[in-house]
Amino acid sequence: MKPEQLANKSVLVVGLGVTGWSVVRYMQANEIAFAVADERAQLDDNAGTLAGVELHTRFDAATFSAADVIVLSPGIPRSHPAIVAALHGGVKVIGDIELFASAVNKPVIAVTGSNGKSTVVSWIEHILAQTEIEAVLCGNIGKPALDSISQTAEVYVLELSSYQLESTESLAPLAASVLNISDDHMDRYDSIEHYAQVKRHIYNNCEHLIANRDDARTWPVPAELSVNKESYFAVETDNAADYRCIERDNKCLIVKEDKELLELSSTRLPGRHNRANALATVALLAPLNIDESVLQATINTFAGLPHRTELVAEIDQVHWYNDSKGTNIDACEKAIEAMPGPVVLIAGGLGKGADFRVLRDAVSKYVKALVLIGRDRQLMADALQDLTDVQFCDSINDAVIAASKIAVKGDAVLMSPACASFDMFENFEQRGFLFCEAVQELAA
Ligand code: UMA
Repeated sequence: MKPEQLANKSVLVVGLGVTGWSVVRYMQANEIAFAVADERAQLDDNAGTLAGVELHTRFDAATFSAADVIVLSPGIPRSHPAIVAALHGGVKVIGDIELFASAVNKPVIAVTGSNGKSTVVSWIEHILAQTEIEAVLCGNIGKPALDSISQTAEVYVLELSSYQLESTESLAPLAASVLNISDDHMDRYDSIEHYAQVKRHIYNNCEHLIANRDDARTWPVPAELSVNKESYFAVETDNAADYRCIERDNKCLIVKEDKELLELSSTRLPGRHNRANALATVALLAPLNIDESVLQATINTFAGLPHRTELVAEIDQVHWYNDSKGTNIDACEKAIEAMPGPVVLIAGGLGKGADFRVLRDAVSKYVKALVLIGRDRQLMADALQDLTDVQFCDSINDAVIAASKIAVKGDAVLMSPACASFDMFENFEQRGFLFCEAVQELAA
């Protein structure tokens, strides 16, 4: 919706977190009147800039239904009773990305998926930084899209969550990908198929659709789509994929339609999942026609992101990895598989309704001990304790100490919780930092 379509409408910004504030700034910059609703009674210091703005601290069906347009923060489900009532009453409910879509007139590379999306958008940004093309990275990665609109941007690299996609209709990306689908946010969706369907909204109106041949839930469903040119990537052997990896002379080569394109190193980003991330990165960049020599010069210099299978220390020949971003089972499984030796796994937290038995195969093959923390540690133990030793700890510090007593030369200690962090930490970053601190203390 364009600013002029919002003028003279009753606009309600619902949720005043990172997204909500970016929407407030957008409304103010475009001189659109609005009210705000957030259930937190105590708002942060910026609330002073809301002088004169009506502020509701209860999600009241009557208030919501009186609005013409609600701009909903991604963390608030559309199934919230007050939102359901508003939708029934004909209120338009959109998200920040819908506003972004109508405000930008430059190409957007849009990426979603259960795992790897931050890595892929950052990898794309890293490569584009070595070109003449000015790229702006934004979205779920923590930089609200509306705050990132820039006069000089030539392309936006946008990470999208399923939550954002629920309230987005008119984004028309130049290239879009659902990288993979695995159990996540099952507390918000009826089923994994429902979750996948929401993720596939990213393909609506896109010019270049890039799907994962190894993961059928990422494939476009024609009935859901309007426009697309399809390409596929695949790490598993699949000659039908447009982008593939092949092994030759102990080297991994990225092949596009049977033509060798690039040599990929796994030093900084280990594991097959990172091969898939590299393939998606290259496929998503294809519409920009980046010179192959630039791709080759930059693809292997990306250092990866903190908290994603990040090697934080080697102490007495034990490798310590921080994978605090491993907030779901699939991420944890991939991280376990990427480890260089037997694994002592630190895991646990808020399980979001996931079925931890999915980890049984990886745990039985690679994990020599489990050190569990957090609210759902018993659920995790119930699913896995017949396969390996299990210990419970009450803090990340204690978990690091416990793991240090188990691990021997050649092992890897991996903190990949398969869970959200909010039961014990502010966010996954804080969990990761505290883990790294505890590991550094061991090394001291
Ligand atoms: N609130 C209510 N009632 C509710 C829920 C929330 O009033 O029932 C209010 C809270 O009091 C708070 C605000 O809403 O003031 C929080 O809004 P939010 O939960 O939408 O979070 P934001 O701070 O706006 O951050 C969001 C994303 N968070 C979520 O989707 C949960 C951030 O992704 C994103 O970086 C940011 O927008 C900028 O785009 C984080 C995330 O965890 C990293 N994403 C999930 C994921 O990656 O798996 C989807």
